[in-house]
Amino acid sequence: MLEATALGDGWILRHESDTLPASVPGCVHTDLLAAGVIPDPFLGQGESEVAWVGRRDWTYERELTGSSASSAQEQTDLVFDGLDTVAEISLDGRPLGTVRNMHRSYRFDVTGLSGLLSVRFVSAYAEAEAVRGRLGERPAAYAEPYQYVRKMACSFGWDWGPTLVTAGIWRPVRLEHWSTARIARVRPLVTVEEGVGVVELAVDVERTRVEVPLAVEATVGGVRARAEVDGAHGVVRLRVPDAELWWPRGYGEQPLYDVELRLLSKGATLDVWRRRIGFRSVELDRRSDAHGTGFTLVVNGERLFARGVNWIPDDVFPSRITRERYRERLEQAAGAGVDLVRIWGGGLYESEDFYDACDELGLLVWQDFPFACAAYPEEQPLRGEVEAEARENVVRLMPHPSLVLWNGNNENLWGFRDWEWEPRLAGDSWGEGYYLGVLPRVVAELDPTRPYTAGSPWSGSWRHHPNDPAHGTHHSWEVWNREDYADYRLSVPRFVAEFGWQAPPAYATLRRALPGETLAPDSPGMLQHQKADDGNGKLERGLARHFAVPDGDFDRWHYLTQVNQARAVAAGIEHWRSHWPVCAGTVVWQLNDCWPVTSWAAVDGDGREKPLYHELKRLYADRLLTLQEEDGGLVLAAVNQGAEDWTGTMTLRRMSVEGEVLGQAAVELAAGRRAVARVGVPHELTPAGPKEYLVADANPDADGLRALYFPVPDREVLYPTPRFEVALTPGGITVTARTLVRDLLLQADRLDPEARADRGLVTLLPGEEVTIGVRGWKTPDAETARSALYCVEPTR
Ligand code: BMA
Repeated sequence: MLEATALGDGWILRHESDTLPASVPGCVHTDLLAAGVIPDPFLGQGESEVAWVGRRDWTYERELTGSSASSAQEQTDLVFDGLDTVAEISLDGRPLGTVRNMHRSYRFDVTGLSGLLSVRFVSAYAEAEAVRGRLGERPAAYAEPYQYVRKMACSFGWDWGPTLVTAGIWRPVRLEHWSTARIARVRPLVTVEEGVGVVELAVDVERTRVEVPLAVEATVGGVRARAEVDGAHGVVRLRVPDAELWWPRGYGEQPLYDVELRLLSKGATLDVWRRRIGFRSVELDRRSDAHGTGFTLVVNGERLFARGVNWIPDDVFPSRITRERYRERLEQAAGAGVDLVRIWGGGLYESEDFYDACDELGLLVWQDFPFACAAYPEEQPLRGEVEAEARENVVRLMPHPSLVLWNGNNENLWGFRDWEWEPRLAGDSWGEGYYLGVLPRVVAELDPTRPYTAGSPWSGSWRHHPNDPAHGTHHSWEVWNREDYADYRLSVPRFVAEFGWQAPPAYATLRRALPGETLAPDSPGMLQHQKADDGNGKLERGLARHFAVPDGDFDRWHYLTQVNQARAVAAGIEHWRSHWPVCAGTVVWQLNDCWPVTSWAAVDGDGREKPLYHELKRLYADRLLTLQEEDGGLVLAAVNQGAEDWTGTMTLRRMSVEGEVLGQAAVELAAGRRAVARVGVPHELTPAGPKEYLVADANPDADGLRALYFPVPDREVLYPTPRFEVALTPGGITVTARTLVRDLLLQADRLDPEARADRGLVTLLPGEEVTIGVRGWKTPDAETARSALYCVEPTR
């Protein structure tokens, strides 16, 4: 039987004659930080102070003594699950090999060897610059040379990320001792045929020189099957009658089945492979129709509007992300009503912990191959690396029912067409051969059960512009970069795979990251932690379209930019969801952050939820009520993604900002399951001018579903001076409004960094009250609690 010996202990990190203790898995930066050699790059200007680390070479060393190295078994392999990135590995002075791909694992035969194990990392810059020198420079969205080395691209910095170029043994390492044969690879092809769960396990084995008959035996859901191994291959088929279907969250349960596969020789078990699978079907409907070319995920025959978020590596030092942290972050996504997470191409093929959590939580996963925002050379050594990493990761991730889509790259097909790459490349390779050649071929060969799309955005072919909203996936970035968020309403893309709006992180996060700094939008630390091109300018202009920009009042600026972020994303999602099934998904840029930073994230770098996070709960609920401008009038849309019909009377009230009801009507709406119903707002109820607005409430009002419409931007609304009362309740506070109170927010973290409020922005009409639950604080008095309450104020 194969035996594994973990090699997590006893490593040192060496640079020239200096040594310090090393963590494995880990990276150089975190070791230097733990040893007190560098300041925390997440704090203040720390990022700039540690830039030298990424330019140096570093060696990890450990003794492989007789006891761990020797074994009675025939063969011993040294297995690295991940090396970041360019390294020479030697044992007892003998070279074992060189590696250059963070996205692969490596195995070396070290039978009979012992002595000093050394992994000598060369700076990823050195490799990238050498490859660029040989293959020629290619265009990219950022200046750092990330497209010349197979390493997480955002290691080199991004428009939300620090430049911290890591090196290290970033995933576990171990010895495997085995005899006769071991399981080298298992490809589980899981399908559903008329209610029967079908599992086909294609097994590859590696043998020592001894040729003995081998068999594989598998069990799943109480079914057992066996097959002979012919040479190095065997295939076992199992049929599980009455298989329970795995569903995305909100559509059904997530039953998972344990699969066990044993490699047998003369009745003895040589090796065991265990995974969890789920039975579900997935298709991507890309048929053309009257509106263009669709992009609709169909799971178990159910057509879905995907309520998505984009995921970036949760830490710029990914070896720090524990299973618990993945789980917590993904639970946050699920808690916001998200049902799809797109793993963006400037990051990683994530660890098993990520996909395990998604399997359990019913989060669909869209996985980008790691290519983003650059022209990538297709020559060696990159070409071979790309194919090898794709083969390995497609097979590694196949067991997970949550994984429903492979995507070739982020924005590279678009960049080629639109960002002056085509003329600058002048015929050089740029990655098309990966996205339209190597990658779809690998997916089709190894895992034909899952759809593949060449890029995001991508219209399906070169006949249409890659970012054409009418065809396939669309990234909506003009709006954040140059326009007002109201412009989201100008089009109905088939699937919005990226769009978003920036805001600073929670106050307590800023306070931790920028100790001692007098905070201002342009204070030194704030600028160090704002990476977007003209980010503050865009924040400012975006804000000025809606609010009077507060001068010299950081706290108000902080609150209003967060409100504006939530409003912007709401404008997009409310409009796009109301156009289901033409539009079949929105994937917000972005769920999370990899350090404390002003960014598009809903959850900040310290894991705190911004107001946008709570707004997503409303926007992504099964039922959403929204008021939309259409053809010169207003329309009330009831969006129903649930399985039950939604019929009811909706109350429309035309209100004055002082609280007077100017007109009122009841309208009937009937939205069938997974359908949208719309009804025109009677003309006499349409509010006009700076003193009026419209409220639509769903009746019966059990869910408190409401839509609001203000005809002019906030800075023109003649809001009354807000008045409200605050009372402490056992689990939080209750606020009772005496006037209209717009977008009330309790920033609990201002009172206690540990405190979390259970809701974000709440608008109250005069006389209404809300109870905001708070956990994690030492209950303050009502006046102190009040100091952390913000709301929109009249323009003075
Ligand atoms: C898209 C993404 C990222 C980027 C984001 C915000 O281009 O794919 O590259 O971080 O926009 O600019």
